Amino acid sequence: MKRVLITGITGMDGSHLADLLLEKGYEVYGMERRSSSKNRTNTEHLKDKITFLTADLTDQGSLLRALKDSNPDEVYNLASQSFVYASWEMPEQTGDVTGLGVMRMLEAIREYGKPIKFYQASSSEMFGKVQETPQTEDTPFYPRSPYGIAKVYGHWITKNYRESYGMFACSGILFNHESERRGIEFVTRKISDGIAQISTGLSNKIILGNLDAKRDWGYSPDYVEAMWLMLQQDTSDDYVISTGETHSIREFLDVAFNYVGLPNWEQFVGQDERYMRPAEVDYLCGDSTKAR
Ligand code: NAP
Ligand code: F7E
Repeated sequence: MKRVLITGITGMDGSHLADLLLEKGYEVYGMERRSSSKNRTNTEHLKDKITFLTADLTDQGSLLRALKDSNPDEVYNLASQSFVYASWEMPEQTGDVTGLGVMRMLEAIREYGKPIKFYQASSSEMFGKVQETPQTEDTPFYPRSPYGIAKVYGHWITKNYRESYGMFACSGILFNHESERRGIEFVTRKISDGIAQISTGLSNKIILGNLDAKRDWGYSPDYVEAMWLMLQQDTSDDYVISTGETHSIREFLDVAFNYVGLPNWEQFVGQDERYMRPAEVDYLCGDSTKAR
């Protein structure tokens, strides 16, 4: 039976990946950080099926212990400070967790000494102010946030450990993907939650930022399968995962409000400066030919 360690188990992708790997017969270890009240909304259904380990991407010793306790064949590094907006409020913490945290995990694997396969959660935010369309594995990066910049470090350090030490290390350059387990502050869940409140009379407005940004949105359970497939190849490499379609926040609002029979979404949606970003990623559209 294969063993796996998933960092970021309490997040959206971590919990979907645990579901997939349990189905495939893996023994699953999920790494969560210490907090005063445990955040197990996404993992409640996993509590008797996986082993939780406490460790933090900012604490090298804890990562080595997590490896010793799980003795994995594969590590999926999904933990990060993943909210782009918050990365301007906490650029140092974002750099520490989302950037340096990747290096700490790679170092822990190197020190542990077993030939573990490693997956890094890279992001389309690395393309930022896009240099070509659609974006492929060869498109130059131009990140537009402390988050995107930290992800570029994580991406390159993964490549560097592959080339320096011959590690089986892959980066998936994943475009936006969503599910019912998505954190509530991300725009898709903010909108769907807002609509649920409006439909049930609990609220009458959703306040958003830039409605003109365009994203290539996919579905998280499909994307975690792509992560797994990357680690099942003969050699390690980097892959774009995307749908190849792009849609604006306005189009998303249109579809979402129409779904509950409210065609005039403009009357329920306001905009406020406080949700605008200091530098925006206006347009993303990925070319996933290589992965397909
Ligand atoms: P998410 O729901 O925000 O999950 C992030 C996870 O990281 C949570 O479990 C969080 O734990 C954990 N974490 C945060 N700081 C940590 C630390 N210092 N040590 C250990 N764990 C820590 O993110 P997601 O949407 O599932 O995304 C998974 C990964 O893919 C992330 O690396 C994200 O940046 C990247 N990514 C996401 C997308 C997307 O569209 N979803 C696209 C490309 C790349 P708590 O529950 O304790 O906060
Ligand atoms: O914003 C606009 C906002 O926060 C999408 C993360 O998973 O995907 C995600 O990053 C767009 C942006 O996701 C609001 O300005 C308008 O243009 O849902 P989001 P994101 O920033 O694209 C990438 C690939 C990752 O790697 C990240 O980890 O929507 N927008 N009004 C808003 N966004 C939010 N959150 N809230 C608003 O009120």
